[in-house]
Amino acid sequence: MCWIALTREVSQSIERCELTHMDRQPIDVGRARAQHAAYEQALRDAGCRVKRVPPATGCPDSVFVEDTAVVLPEIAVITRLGALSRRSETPAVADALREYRPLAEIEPPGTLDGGDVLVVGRRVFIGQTARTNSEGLGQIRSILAPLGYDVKSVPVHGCLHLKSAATALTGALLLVQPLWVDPDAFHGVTVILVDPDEVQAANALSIGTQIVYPAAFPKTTERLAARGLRVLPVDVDEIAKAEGAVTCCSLVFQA
Ligand code: CIR
Repeated sequence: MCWIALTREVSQSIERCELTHMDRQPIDVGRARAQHAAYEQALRDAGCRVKRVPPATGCPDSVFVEDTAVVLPEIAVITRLGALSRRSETPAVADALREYRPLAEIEPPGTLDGGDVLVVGRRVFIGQTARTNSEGLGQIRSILAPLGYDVKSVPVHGCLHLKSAATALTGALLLVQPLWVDPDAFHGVTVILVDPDEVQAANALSIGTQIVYPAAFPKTTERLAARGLRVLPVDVDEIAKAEGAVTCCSLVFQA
C-alpha cells in the first residue's frame, strides 16, 4: 500500500480564476508554478507518489484538483462542479482514478465540489455553499450511505468551501475557523481552533502523521505542534490569490 497524490499543473490562465470571497489581484504564474512544484515536493516528503493529471486546457482553476472528486477507500465519486467554468475539469481526473477505485458520478442537476466534503472516519460532512446544492448532497448520500457512511450537511458562512473552514488532522482531530462554521456541527470530534489573527488558517492537508501546511500561519502552526503534530511548511501565497489552499491542490489516497 502506498500514498498517491494526484495533482495538476497551474494553468497559464489562472488569473481568470473564479473568485467568490476575495478581490482579484494579479497572479504571477511563474511564482505560482514554483510554489506548486515545492508543494508537490512536500507531498513526496510526506511519503506520496505524485502523479500529475494531464492539463485541462482553458480551465483557469484546474490546479484545484480536490474539487473534482471525493476519493474514499471503497469508491471515488466524480463531482459535478458548482462553477460552470470548471465543469470540464473532471473527465481526465476520472480517467486517472479509474485504475484505483470503482467510480460513481454526481449527475445533473446536482452540483458538488470536493472542497465541500470533509471525511472524518465514517462521518462525512457536506458544506452548504454556493457550489454544492441539495441534489448534490442527496446524490452523495445515496452513494455513500450503503457503504456505511453517515452523511450530514453543515451550514458554512463567509468562505468558499467547508474545507476553507474545517479540515481533518491525524487522529480524529479537526482544525476549525469558528467564524465560518460552528464547531458544534462536529460534535464528538476534538476541535483545534485557528489562531484568531490567522483568518485563513483552517485548511491543512493531513497525510498519515504529517501535515502539509502554509508557512503563512505560524501561530496556528504552534497550536498544531503543541499537539505533537508534524508540520511540513509550504509557501502557497501566490496560489492563495486564486482562493485555494493546501488541500485544494491534490487528491491524496492510499492504493
Ligand atoms: C474556485 O473558486 O473554484 C477556485 N478559484 C478556488 C477553488 C479552491 N478549492 C478548494 O478550496 N477546494
